[in-house]
Amino acid sequence: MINGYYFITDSGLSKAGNISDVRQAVRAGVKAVQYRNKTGSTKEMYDEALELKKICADILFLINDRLDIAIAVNADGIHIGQDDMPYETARKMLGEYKIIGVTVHNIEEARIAEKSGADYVGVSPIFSTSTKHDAGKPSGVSLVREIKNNISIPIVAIGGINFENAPEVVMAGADGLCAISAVIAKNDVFAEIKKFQGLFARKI
Ligand code: TZP
Ligand code: MG
Repeated sequence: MINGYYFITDSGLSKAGNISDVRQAVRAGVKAVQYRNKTGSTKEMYDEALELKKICADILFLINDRLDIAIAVNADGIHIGQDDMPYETARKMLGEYKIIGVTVHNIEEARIAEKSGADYVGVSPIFSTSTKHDAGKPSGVSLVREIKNNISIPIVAIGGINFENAPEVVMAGADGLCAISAVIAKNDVFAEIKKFQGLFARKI
């Protein structure tokens, strides 16, 4: 289920807002949506997550960082970074059937994530990005290839990906990818996602 274009919300970059963006993403056939909100209050996040979960009834609906919100809205899982809640604690709180994705920046973190039981890894950042200020140093696609060759859970690439550089990310072995600004800041989110999905046509 974690493959192809992986959608992450960003209300700061969005033209039409999260609700509209997620509707377009679902219409475009994405298999997973991650609700990421770094600025809203807990109440705002809870209300919006409930709304988005309804739109994502037939696909995976994941929450970035916020275990409390994920549990409160009964999301399908969460995505955590290296500085978020430790994987083991998150797993205990969510139970064995929820999805947990972990951001990794190198092969060691990827191996640890897989060994711990993560359902997929997010490899970040592949290229330089201004969407996440603390994303760290770009790895290039060689890290995608290295991780792909060493672990067997799905890999989602993120960070500075656009339609021009996405083919090399897919060729390096990414099972999925997310391009936030390259999709959300455009007028037609549906059409942009469709373009990226075409790159996976032979893989899905
Ligand atoms: N996590 C790692 S990089 C990133 C996130 C959320 C931002 C990616 O945004 P963009 O616009 O696709 O570079
Ligand atoms: Mg995080």
